[in-house]
Amino acid sequence: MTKVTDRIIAALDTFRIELPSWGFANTGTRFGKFLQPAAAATVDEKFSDAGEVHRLTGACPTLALHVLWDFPDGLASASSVAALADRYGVRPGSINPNLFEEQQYKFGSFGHPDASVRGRAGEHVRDSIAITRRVGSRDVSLWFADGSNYPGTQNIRRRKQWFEEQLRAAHAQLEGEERLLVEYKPFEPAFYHTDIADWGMALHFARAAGPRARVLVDTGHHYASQNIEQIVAWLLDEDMLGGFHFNDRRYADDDLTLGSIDPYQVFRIFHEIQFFAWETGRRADIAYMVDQSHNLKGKIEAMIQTVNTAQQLFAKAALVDHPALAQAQTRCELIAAESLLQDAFATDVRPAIADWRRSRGLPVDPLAAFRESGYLARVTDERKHRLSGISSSSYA
Ligand code: LRH
Ligand code: MN
Repeated sequence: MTKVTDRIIAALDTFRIELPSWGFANTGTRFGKFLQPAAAATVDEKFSDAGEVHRLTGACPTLALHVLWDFPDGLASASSVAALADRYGVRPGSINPNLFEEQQYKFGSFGHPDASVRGRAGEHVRDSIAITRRVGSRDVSLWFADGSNYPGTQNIRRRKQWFEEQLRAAHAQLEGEERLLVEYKPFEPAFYHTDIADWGMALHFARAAGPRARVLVDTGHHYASQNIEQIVAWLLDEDMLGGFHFNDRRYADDDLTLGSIDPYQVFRIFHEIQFFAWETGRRADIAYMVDQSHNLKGKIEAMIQTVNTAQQLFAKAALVDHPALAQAQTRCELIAAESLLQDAFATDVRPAIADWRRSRGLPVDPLAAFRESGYLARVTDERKHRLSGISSSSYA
């Protein structure tokens, strides 16, 4: 078996994680926002902050973008956004249409009973696909707030059919390597039914859309007792796993920092992916992405912490002795099998990660390097002026 350090190095060489532009902006909960003077507000600033995190970690070369928040003029903004890549050293990543903020989407977008609203939603997704192509990205990442709040108020079967129709139409627009990622969520903002509420519904819709559609697993979009890695194992076996939105939670879609509450959860997910690769000889085509909102932590520090933790957990999962595990599973040697995961998880991979960073000219401690860089003081100075006049309440 390959030496531990070599396995960690090999794993880190393949592991890249995409950061969300919205994770650098002032976000909050329905009870308000705690404004940070250094928070990014423009797409330029979001690329700058993501570039800083990539410069320090070497592991996040792409930035997920949200169409309404990052492309103020839609397709007309695409070339100027694409140009930011050279300036800041990170490329545009997955493109997220926004079908939840506009007033017209009160009763849904693809699932709205009014065909003209469904039509406009379809148009926005087609525009988003054109933007994806213009900035050289691949993934169009679809999340829908669609659903209802009270029993009997919507025809769930009809909405399902409208989603199938619109997703097929969107899929027909794709070219080359482009993909549709279908994200599910059990509730919020809808609190009675959500049209794409779980992995099975997302799988059905992805299949109904066409061969370039896959399922996106947001770790925060599960009931507390759900076995997320089982869902991952199924989607791998069906070759329908397209990507992840990583974050952590204690209760619901809390969007906390990856691994801050249950690092073993992320480890178990990474284990299923690497065990699949060992067993099949195939590395699944997965987009690893972060989807967090940092309401209290410094946003850039929280992102560096997130990348650090993701690298550590991915490296630990690479240490599971797969041949021994396969044997223990076949022989139903429970403790032997379980211990193979626990031993890997308990391994301190930080020295090997430090070697990996040193060998690639990266700071051994990205967070300390960030604090010494003066970047935060500089952008705080540049951006603090605009805090005055920004409202921090979002409830009323
Ligand atoms: C919905 C979601 C979705 C995004 C949004 C910012 O909860 O996870 O992925 O578009 O957060
Ligand atoms: Mn998400």
